[in-house]
Amino acid sequence: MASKGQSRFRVGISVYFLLLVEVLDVNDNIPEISVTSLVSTVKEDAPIDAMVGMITVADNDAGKNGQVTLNIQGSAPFKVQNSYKNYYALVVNGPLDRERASEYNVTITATDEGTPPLSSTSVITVHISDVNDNAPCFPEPIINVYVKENSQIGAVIHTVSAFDPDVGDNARITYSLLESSKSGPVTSMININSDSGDIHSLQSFNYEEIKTFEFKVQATDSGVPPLSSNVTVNVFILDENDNSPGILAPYSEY
Ligand SMILES: [Ca+2]
Ligand SMILES: [Ca+2]
Ligand SMILES: [Ca+2]
Ligand SMILES: [Ca+2]
Repeated sequence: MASKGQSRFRVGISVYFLLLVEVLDVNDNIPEISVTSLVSTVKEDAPIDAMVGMITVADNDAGKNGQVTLNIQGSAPFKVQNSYKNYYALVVNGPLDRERASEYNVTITATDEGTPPLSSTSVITVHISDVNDNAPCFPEPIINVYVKENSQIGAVIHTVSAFDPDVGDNARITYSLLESSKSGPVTSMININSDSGDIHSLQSFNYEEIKTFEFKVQATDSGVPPLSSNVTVNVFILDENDNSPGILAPYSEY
């Protein structure tokens, strides 16, 4: 009886184990780069610090393992600026010239401060748009043109050609005549095709009347505002034996 009663009233003892598990962070997250906005093109005359795009970085690790720095690889006229927390701005950091480089592939690297550090890269393509920053250019400052006298009216005596390294309207050239103070009005003698640069004679030149004349051709692009340059054209009329001698030369008197 007694033993039965003892077991009936036995007091259960519970033992509680408090298990404290401290989870230590390991650097198992690579920093992630996201380009949140990017301008479609950057003008080649964009000033320093002009905004190109916005970038965010994310690293889910704690402490140094999640602390990220952003860098641009190699030499590019851009830099990243930390604007707020993990937000960065990609901005212009040097002179641009579409005629030299119309596109950049900017490689951005995000590196955390873990041991060893983890990093990721992202390539951002930046397109540079044209500005009318080049005047049309003639290959030489002076052009000498030789025209036989009695040549056909309307004949092309020369074709001028200027080059403009810009693109589109900024490189679209029209040609016009500029009077030279030396030779007076030349528009009665020649004209120019504004698109092709063909210079046509408007008269049949007579060496006995005119031996040489000079004018300028101006090349103007179609940019806003337009840019222009000019070239001096010297025309030399070449003598042809078109006059029967009125008086016999002395040496032919034999
Ligand atoms: Ca990390
Ligand atoms: Ca340029
Ligand atoms: Ca240009
Ligand atoms: Ca131009």
